[in-house]
Amino acid sequence: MREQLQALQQEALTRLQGAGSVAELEQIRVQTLGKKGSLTLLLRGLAGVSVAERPVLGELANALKDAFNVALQRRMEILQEEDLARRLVAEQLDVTLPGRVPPQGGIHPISRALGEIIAIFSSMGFPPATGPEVEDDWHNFEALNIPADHPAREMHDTFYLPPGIKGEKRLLRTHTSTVQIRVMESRKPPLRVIAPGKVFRCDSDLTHTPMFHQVEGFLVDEGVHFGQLKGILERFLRLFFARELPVRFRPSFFPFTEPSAEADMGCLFCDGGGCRVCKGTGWIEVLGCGLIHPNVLANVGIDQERYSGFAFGMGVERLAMLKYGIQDLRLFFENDLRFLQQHARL
Ligand code: 2NM
Repeated sequence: MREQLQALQQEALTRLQGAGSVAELEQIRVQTLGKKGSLTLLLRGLAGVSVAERPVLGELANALKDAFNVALQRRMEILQEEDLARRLVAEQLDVTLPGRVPPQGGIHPISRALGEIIAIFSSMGFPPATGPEVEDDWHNFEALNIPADHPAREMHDTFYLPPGIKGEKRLLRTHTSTVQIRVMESRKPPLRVIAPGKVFRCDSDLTHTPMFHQVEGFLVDEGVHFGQLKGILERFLRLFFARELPVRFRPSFFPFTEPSAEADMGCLFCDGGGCRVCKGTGWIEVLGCGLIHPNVLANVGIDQERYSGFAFGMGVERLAMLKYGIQDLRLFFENDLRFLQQHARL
């Protein structure tokens, strides 16, 4: 009995070493330890062994069983490792290879418009500056001469966030003038930048989206006057729309500029005769501007005896709709492939 057990064990271990696959291993396991396996049958034979011999043989049988299982496990691991190594070579994939299909994507029309606006202002000496989208009350309102009771602060316009760790009020910036404040606070005049980026207002209908893009710009230097502002903006509009355009300035109001104005350009679609886009007026409103309010300069510690400044702001969606002939604001945010492919440029 003892010899039989050991012979069986030897044979099973030899077969394990020769197994070339996980499936073959499983076959050997069934043939050895399965219901009708050789070791199982032999163990059943223990019942006929004398009572004196039974504990010793039983112990040996269990030891052999354990040894078989350990060997089986070890062989299994080796085979799995070999299998993995083989697959890693066979299924090698070079992710740096170019795709088989020409790229489907392109630059979104908003990104394209932003890029063109930034290029034009950079060429006129206004480099882009950026700042955080999550802002505090000071940079979004207080420093910009927007008092606590100003209508622009109403809950329906501003997205308020839970207070910060120091209990400070936090919100999503409603304009990129926040960046201008940060630039004025941290650098010394003469200053000249634009602030392109996302802004957020709690407003959503046919002509408003809760997130949209703005470019605001400003200049602070000695002897700044409104004529310089008009010149810069006229030049910008003619370069952006790539044609000669009449531009007019109408008096307006913003808390952060005095005097303030809005700029209209001649309608691109009817050349002054009147159409749906300009509502028959021949003019399209495109931006706001003005000379920086003395309170704003005081808030950021700029000496008003020596310096003055101008500032302007425009909506990128609106400019892109006019330039690319896009009729519906919502198209920018739906990501309909037909729209994206029609307007994409690589
Ligand atoms: C506008 C219209 C008029 C503006 C003002 C400033 C700052 F920070 F310098 F005071 N930045 N942008 C401004 C002025 C923005 O957007 C319609």
